[in-house]
Amino acid sequence: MVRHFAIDDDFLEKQNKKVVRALKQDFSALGRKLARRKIDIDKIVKKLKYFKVAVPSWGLGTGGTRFGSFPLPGQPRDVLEKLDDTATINQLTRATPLVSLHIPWDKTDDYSALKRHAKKLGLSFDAMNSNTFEDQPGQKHSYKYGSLSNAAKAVREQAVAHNLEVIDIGKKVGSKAVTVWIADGSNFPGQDSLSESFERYIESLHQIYKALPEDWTMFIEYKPFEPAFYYTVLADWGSALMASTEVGEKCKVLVDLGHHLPGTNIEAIVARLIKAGKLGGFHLNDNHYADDDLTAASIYPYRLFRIFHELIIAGKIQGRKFQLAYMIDQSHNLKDPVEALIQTAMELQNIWAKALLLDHKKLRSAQRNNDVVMAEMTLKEAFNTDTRSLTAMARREAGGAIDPVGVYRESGYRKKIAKQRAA
Ligand code: AFD
Ligand code: MN
Ligand code: MN
Repeated sequence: MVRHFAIDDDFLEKQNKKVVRALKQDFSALGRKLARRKIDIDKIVKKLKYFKVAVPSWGLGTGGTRFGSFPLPGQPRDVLEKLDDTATINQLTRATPLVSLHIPWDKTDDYSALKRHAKKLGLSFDAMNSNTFEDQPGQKHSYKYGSLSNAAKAVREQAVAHNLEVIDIGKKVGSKAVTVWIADGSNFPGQDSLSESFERYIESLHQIYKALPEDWTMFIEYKPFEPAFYYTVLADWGSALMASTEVGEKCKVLVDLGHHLPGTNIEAIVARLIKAGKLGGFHLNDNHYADDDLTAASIYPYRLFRIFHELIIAGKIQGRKFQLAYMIDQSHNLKDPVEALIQTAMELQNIWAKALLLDHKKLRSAQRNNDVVMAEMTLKEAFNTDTRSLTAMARREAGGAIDPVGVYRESGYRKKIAKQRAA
């Protein structure tokens, strides 16, 4: 496959050469350590290479959807430039060959050109995201009081039609999934019927589901609050499980890590959704308060590890049929978004690697014997392993960077695109 990467291959190799000796030393030291735990480091490296995650197109510019944004020079001006930045993140990390589009933000006149551009960059399209949480210019009906669950039929129909359009665009670019997140809810008791709004939402989902191509998946994403501050139509995994069960086989639940109240045991939710056969995928990020969309593992790395641990167990039991969509959902105002996404990709690689190191036999036996200390220590033994040389080696072997942020900075990528995109 021909791939056109922005950073020169020779330059990347030269940068890697500067640190490869140190990497080899660290890697073989870790290899010896793991061998004592009867783990073959090369096998972990190989497994890690399968871990791929999608970049959210909306995460490539500064600022999210809240408050003001402080634009950075060289922000992508259109969806093609968003792909360019994604390709650079993928070139360095080798973990992000996928991009998740958001409609209407990423609308363009020529989808075959978009698909060609993606192919040239070695990228393909993950889940499509619809947007009925804000009004677009010229839109007939407002979503001020909700979209898919709105009390007015005409508004619901408009929101359904938008989702169908999103699926149509997705078909053109080769996507296989649509993610539906709605901002619907109420701010005051009495504002809407708690039961009827949920019924109306499910009925709208049915309409979208009817148009879902055979080989597609529909993800529904729950969130406890914001923008609605009293009641949210799809607030939690229980509601999402109910709705997805009613709607059909191909309707799955998407877990955004930021969409839980503080203290929620997310890995337990993940385990339940796996049991129900309804876990579809993730929006990976981190949070301190609520939906903060921070860099993955910046606040709660151990929580992410425990979630990945559940996924690895499920993969061991179910084998290849256990397939999830891993997407990043983050948006930054302070960091260069490309750097932030590189950081997230690297953190995900590291935590995934740690979870792969867990000694399942030892854990099972400790659990069976109610040996609480040994069980917990087995988790910690994996989590506390410094896997950075392992993930760096995996990246290097896949053609990426040993030190992605370092190479990115050294390459002057941001300066270059700032100039090119200044016009
Ligand atoms: C909002 C929601 C949700 C969604 C994202 C993209 O909280 O996370 O995935 O927008 O539409 O931040
Ligand atoms: Mn999300
Ligand atoms: Mn969110």
